[in-house]
Amino acid sequence: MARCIFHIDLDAFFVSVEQALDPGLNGKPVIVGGDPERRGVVASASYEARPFGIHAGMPLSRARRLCPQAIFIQADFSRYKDASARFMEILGNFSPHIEPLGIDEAYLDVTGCEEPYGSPHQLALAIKERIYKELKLTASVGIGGCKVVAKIASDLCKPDGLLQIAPGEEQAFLNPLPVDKLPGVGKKTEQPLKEMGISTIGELASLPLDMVKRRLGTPGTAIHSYARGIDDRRVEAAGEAKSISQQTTFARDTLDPHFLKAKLHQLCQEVCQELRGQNKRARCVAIRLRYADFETITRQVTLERASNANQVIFATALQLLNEALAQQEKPVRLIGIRISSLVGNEKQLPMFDSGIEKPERLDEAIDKIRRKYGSTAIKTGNGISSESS
Ligand code: TTP
Ligand code: MG
Repeated sequence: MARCIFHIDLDAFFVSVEQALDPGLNGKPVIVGGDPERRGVVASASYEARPFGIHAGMPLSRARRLCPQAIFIQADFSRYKDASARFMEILGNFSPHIEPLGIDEAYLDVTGCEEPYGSPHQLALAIKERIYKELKLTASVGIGGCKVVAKIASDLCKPDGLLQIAPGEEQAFLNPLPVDKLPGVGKKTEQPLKEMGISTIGELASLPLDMVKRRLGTPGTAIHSYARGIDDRRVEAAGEAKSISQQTTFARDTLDPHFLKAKLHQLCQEVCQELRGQNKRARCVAIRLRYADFETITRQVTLERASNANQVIFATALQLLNEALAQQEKPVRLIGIRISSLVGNEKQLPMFDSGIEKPERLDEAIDKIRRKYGSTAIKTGNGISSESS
């Protein structure tokens, strides 16, 4: 049976929450992020601020130069969390098949749910109306037969939009769009595609799969399917974290490898503890560095076998850090770690596993003691002198 998938994303979310609380901000260039006199980046910009070139991730100081008349508001996450929970609750009233993606977006599988409303279009209007009535927020809804089409559609109809791609129209819809609209196509993938002379989704879709796989590696298979409007991923219920991450921005930029190492160790401990708390292991370890000039890099590796041991995750992350530091000698302002490809914590057969299970068992014992006596009860070697400067 053909599926009907919605992708729903709130417009200028943080800003809109602030506008709902203070209607005097409506229709004005508003930026949520923090105090422009201090360090920090734009989290959300109203649509009135966007023509000035302002976008998420931009340093606030630059945003202020581009649009001096903008109103800057410091982020208040408790407000956004609350609005997000209410938004997800509203969506859950329309279909039980909901997959929250981030704080302000979700997939909804509404196959068969449209009947009382007459059509998917009418159902989407009802959802938008309800969100507006209850939260004073506008949402954009993309409708398609699969996730990738729905997501791209909602992105294209922002703000306060509704775009339905009818069955059979997917390829014609996708063909003229730039290839970076596809999930999975990032900076790394864009370059080989460019070298192949590919700039639109249609051009990518027309290439033989073999060629795409040769150039893009394993992710090439999924990307090639997406380009053809084929995406079998199901809308999966919420609840399970797909990744765990932690990052920290330093008060002063640093080049000190010992300080970075200590910070990384501390972050690793935090994410591993969370991971073990979820009774999971991770296969992918990534680090993120933002330099003083705001260039941000990510380095990632896949472990041979999933782990949740501090020692294993830290050793991997440290290797990535050392490689990155050897490549670039620039002061660092932020370091982060992200572990993903999470799998259940099934016990392995001890005879294959003795060397690996040991550190994990030790970590579990330490977690237990920390839960009982507090986080300072035990400190391991690498954490010493890891306080923020
Ligand atoms: P987005 O949905 O990407 O952005 P948005 O809702 O502000 O605007 P749009 O209309 O284009 O959807 O992200 C949702 C919220 O997540 C955003 O309001 C603030 C937060 N966020 C950050 O804090 N930093 C970021 O870099 C991004 C992209 C978002
Ligand atoms: Mg949004």
